[in-house]
Amino acid sequence: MAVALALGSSALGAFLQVVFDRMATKEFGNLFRGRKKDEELVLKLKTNLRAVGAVLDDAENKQTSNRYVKGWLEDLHDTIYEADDLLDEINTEALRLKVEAKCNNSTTQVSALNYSSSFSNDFLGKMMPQIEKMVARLDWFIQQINPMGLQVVAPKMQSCRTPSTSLVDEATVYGRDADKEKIIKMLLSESANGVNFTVISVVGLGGIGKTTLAQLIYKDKRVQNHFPTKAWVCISEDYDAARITKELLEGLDIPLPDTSENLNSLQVKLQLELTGKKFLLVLDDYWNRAFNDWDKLRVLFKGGLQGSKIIVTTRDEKIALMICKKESIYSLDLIAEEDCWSLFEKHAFENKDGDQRLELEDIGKKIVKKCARLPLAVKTVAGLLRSKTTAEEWEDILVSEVWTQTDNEDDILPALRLSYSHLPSRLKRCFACCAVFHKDFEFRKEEIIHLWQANDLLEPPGENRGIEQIGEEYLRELRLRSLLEQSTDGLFLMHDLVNDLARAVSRRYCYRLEDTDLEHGKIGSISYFSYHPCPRDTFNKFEFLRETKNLRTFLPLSKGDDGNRLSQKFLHEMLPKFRSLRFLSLLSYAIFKLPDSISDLKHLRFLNLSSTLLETLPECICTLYNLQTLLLSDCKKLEELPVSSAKLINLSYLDISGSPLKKMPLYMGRLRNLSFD
Ligand SMILES: *[C@@H]1O[C@H](CO)[C@@H](O)[C@H](O)[C@H]1NC(C)=O
Ligand SMILES: *[C@@H]1O[C@H](CO)[C@@H](O)[C@H](O)[C@H]1NC(C)=O
Ligand SMILES: *[C@@H]1O[C@H](CO)[C@@H](O)[C@H](O)[C@H]1NC(C)=O
Ligand SMILES: *[C@@H]1O[C@H](CO)[C@@H](O)[C@H](O)[C@H]1NC(C)=O
Ligand SMILES: *[C@@H]1O[C@H](CO)[C@@H](O)[C@H](O)[C@H]1NC(C)=O
Ligand SMILES: *[C@@H]1O[C@H](CO)[C@@H](O)[C@H](O)[C@H]1NC(C)=O
Ligand SMILES: CC(=O)N[C@H]1CO[C@H](CO)[C@@H](O)[C@@H]1O
Repeated sequence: MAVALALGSSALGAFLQVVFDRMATKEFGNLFRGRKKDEELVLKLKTNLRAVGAVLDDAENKQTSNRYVKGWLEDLHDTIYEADDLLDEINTEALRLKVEAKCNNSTTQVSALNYSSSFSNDFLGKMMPQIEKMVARLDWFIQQINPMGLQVVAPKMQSCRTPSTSLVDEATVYGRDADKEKIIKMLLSESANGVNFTVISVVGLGGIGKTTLAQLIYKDKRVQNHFPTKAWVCISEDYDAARITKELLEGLDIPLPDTSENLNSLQVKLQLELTGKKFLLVLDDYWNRAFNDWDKLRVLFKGGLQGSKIIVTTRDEKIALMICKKESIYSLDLIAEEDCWSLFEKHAFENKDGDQRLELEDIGKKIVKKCARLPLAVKTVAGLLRSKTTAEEWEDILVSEVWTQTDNEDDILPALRLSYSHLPSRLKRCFACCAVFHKDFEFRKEEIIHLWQANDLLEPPGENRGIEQIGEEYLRELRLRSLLEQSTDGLFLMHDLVNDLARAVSRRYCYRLEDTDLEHGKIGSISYFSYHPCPRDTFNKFEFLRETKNLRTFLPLSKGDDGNRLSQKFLHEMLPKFRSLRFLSLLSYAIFKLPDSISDLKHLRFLNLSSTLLETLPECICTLYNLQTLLLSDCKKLEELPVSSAKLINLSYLDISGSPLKKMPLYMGRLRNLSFD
């Protein structure tokens, strides 16, 4: 399979390939024809990029133990992003000339070359000094290679996995039967002393399988029958009473009150709905130690019918003691050695025949020992070994120093770290980018594939595979390695600890606003930015983003609540300054009009304006020649598209479902490969 073949290990290496691809197009070459001096400079740029590219793998390996190398790599990362912007800008100008040539004279096919010879001296006059600076900066990086002892290492060949027919059934759980029965017994028992509801807390390490166990119990037939009223909510690290209440109401299929922003009215509603009912609520992953918050929350449940139960899963024993009686605490233990082995076998040995198995079993047993009976670790390392077929490769994993690294500042499980470091280089970037999603966030396939595509993380589509298929293969690879999970309704999500890993590897360039750990001096490097939209998102909320230089993704994460408002000042004054943006989503904001300056975002590939209140789009949006995806679904006021929409020659996906468009602009049919929804 193509993904597995794309070897090379550093994440930045995959990006460098993207940069080379930009210089490899015909249009790019044509621009410089007959400009000897400029051509030489471009050649020098390529040579320099190759020189740093050759030592990237070595640098990535050494960065954990050498902070100078780490700094070098980080600065280089930013520099390559800037180089990419420069080259993309040149390509965009070539694209502009091509489109305009076509549009200014629609009857004849005017050769793009004719226009490139008239390619404005002004434009190149502006770009070439920047390329020159870039070359000089790269010279500086090259000078450091020898002093830091960086070397060219030959890529290690990995065996290529034969495509498997099906994914492992992730639902099978090992070694939890006894635990399950005990907890179900606690649930089904009537409370002795006449209290209305009982809290049972399941306590255990991260990765031990608390949520999995709770799900097993929640889905059990006996439990289903016993509790007609049930809801599940993920609490996670940032405790938000309004969100929890809302999600409980949604889980109980109760329509939200009209004043759904008002915490008090939400809570009154919930409390009323639960009164006199026998309910089961699961509060998954509780972190909040504040007694006050718990006290306020539990009031909502007090009207329940006797025998109602609340399961709270948490890593923190102190929390368990705070919220329930000692006898209602269930401490989840590690799973037994045999169960570890069964779990491992199931995930690692699929597609391996008898002989292979025999050869690998002994090493496998030793590897399982290193996982310290933690199911998540076993599953992840098994997922990694699934694609490795030789004893040498298995030995490599067994003796890896990652198992014993103690200076692991992020506290990431060794098995997870290993799994990441063995990902092919493109997948590393795709995985790291998932850090934009907060814990427990469930995303749709399309959302992640668009995000990857807009950021050039996927390989270019080929003859027989479109971008969507490529995206699906990547998703599958990540699932096989247990780095992503798929829920029963087809949404994707990450285990908490895997989310921590994604955050750790993308720490410098991926930032979620709700995280508190923004390191000083880091802002300049942020490329991916996500946050929760609020009813009033003011200018101040985003002001710190002024300092970013490479912001490529701007992503509000919302579950489709509309009525959120974005500051006009932000929209008009700040947004157009994020010149590097590739992915922009303004979903569900009550926006009536986009500023013309949106057309300054020349690099934009993806624009989601769904569920906004736009009546028209500015005409100049048609000069976003790189735009591939434009989502305009459920724009209830949008009646027409800009006249020259046909200029958007890279547009391949347009979603206008649920928008009352009256007619399509002329020449839309010329857009090759445009698909609609
Ligand atoms: C196409 O026409 C527009 C105005 O009609 C002009 O501004 C632009 O420079 C022309 N483009 C080319 C490539 O001639
Ligand atoms: C377009 O090309 C045709 C044929 O070459 C020419 O007759 C016409 O004048 C051109 N139109 C414009 C607007 O340049
Ligand atoms: C430029 O355009 C003219 C027609 O306007 C054509 O005859 C000529 O071959 C073109 N030049 C190139 C290099 O394509
Ligand atoms: C239990 O719920 C009933 C209503 O269902 C309520 O009247 C009673 O006060 C509750 N008991 C406690 C201890 O809160
Ligand atoms: C675009 O916005 C809509 C409306 O909020 C949302 O449902 C959808 O998931 C978004 N699409 C992508 C691909 O992000
Ligand atoms: C259009 O799609 C087909 C197959 O889906 C592909 O072969 C072709 O290269 C695409 N063309 C463009 C311009 O993207
Ligand atoms: C970003 C992107 O897909 N750009 C493409 C736009 O279309 C031109 C030609 O049609 C391609 O060469 C670019 O790669």
